[in-house]
Amino acid sequence: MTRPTGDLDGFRLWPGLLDRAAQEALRDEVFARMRGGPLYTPRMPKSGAPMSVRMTNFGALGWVTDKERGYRYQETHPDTGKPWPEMPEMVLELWRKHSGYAADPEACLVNLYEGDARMGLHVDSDEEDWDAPVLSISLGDTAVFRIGGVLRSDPTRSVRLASGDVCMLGGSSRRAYHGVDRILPGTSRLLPKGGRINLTVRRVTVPR
Ligand code: MD3
Ligand code: FE
Repeated sequence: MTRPTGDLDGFRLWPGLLDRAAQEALRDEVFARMRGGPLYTPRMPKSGAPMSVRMTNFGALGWVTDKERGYRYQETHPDTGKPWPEMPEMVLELWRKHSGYAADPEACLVNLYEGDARMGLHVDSDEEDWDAPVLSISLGDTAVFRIGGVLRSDPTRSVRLASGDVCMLGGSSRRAYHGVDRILPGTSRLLPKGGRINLTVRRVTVPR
């Protein structure tokens, strides 16, 4: 399935793009880099309510959120104050091969879904460069991903994202509502404690 909704173009899904060996190599790189930029609990603006997903970032810029300052990109880890670990070479290679975008990505958001973690329907709108696509790499248990249209009221479709699947959101799909309804436990043996890791790779600033 490459077109989850009739009126969205630019959504591409490559099921199983990463074979098991590539998934293991990427998993190991992610865990190694997380030692220099640990997972933290993001909090909703204003309410301070914790998200159920834990996060960290790789690359020059990282997406963060907290009660006081809300959603933003910044160059440093909110807990350690250190720069984010470098983006894994495999991630850069996937972007260069598949994004069709001239400039390199600046941010690789790492989302860890454990237990009944989920992500409500939202639009990614904290990037300055809305022409750049977003690339997503799934590792571990299968996610029930939901994608709609550019209006919250547009119909939505459910797409399962399994370990090794890569999807890209360009064109009008870049502005589409999307979220993660749930993770299907026990669907992969890649992560030792189960759960799912999603890497979301983005260009944040307009290249010049
Ligand atoms: C559709 N993450 O971090 S990745 C996010 O699986 C986020 O962790 C989800 O949504 C996850 O913001 C989905 C796939 C994805 C990424 C960006 C999109 C889907 C998108 C941007 C526009 C439309
Ligand atoms: Fe998103």
